[in-house]
Amino acid sequence: MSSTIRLLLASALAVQAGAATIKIESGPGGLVFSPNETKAAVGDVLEFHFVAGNHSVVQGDFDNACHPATTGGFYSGYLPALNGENPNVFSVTINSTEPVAFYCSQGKHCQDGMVGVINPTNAMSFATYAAAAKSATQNVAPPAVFGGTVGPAPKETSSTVSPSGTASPTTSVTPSTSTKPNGAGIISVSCGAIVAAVGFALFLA
Ligand SMILES: [Cu+2]
Repeated sequence: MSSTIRLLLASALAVQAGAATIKIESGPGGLVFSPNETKAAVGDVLEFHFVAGNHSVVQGDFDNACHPATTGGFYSGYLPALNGENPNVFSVTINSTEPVAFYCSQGKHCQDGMVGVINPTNAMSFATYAAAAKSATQNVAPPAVFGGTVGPAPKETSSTVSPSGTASPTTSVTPSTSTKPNGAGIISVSCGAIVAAVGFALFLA
């Protein structure tokens, strides 16, 4: 097999293994993240959209609500959305399937329930973190953005914005199913990419 074919096949397969992008809205209709619970696989990208108000997202620890995680974690900084959605999103790549708690560091938003959990368990869930947050004495923001990237929203995800009516903060089970069409789309696209890559490689050979 020529190196050209190998290179093209490798890039096509890389697309096929492509991770899912999981969109989470900050501030739709109040002090909430939507969804406030969702599943994510290693390599998936959390894409936080700031749709209203002036919020942030910080990774926390389950045993110290509304405080930054003591190891690792992420912080978006504040991305105001006072005249419609902020053009930037905060993207975080998931590197473990352990539960991840996150909160908004603005005012008392964490105490007021603006929190969420990735890969929840019974003991580490939105409900348990929100309950702990209620009695937190402080809401702490890290000094600077870290653990992810702030940048313009990719076009493909902004075009799949779901109607605001479906972004209910009480839906905690549906997010995993909502990522399936994307995954199927990625696979079908990459199968096409492989065919195209092989065809192109043969054309070159
Ligand atoms: Cu907030």
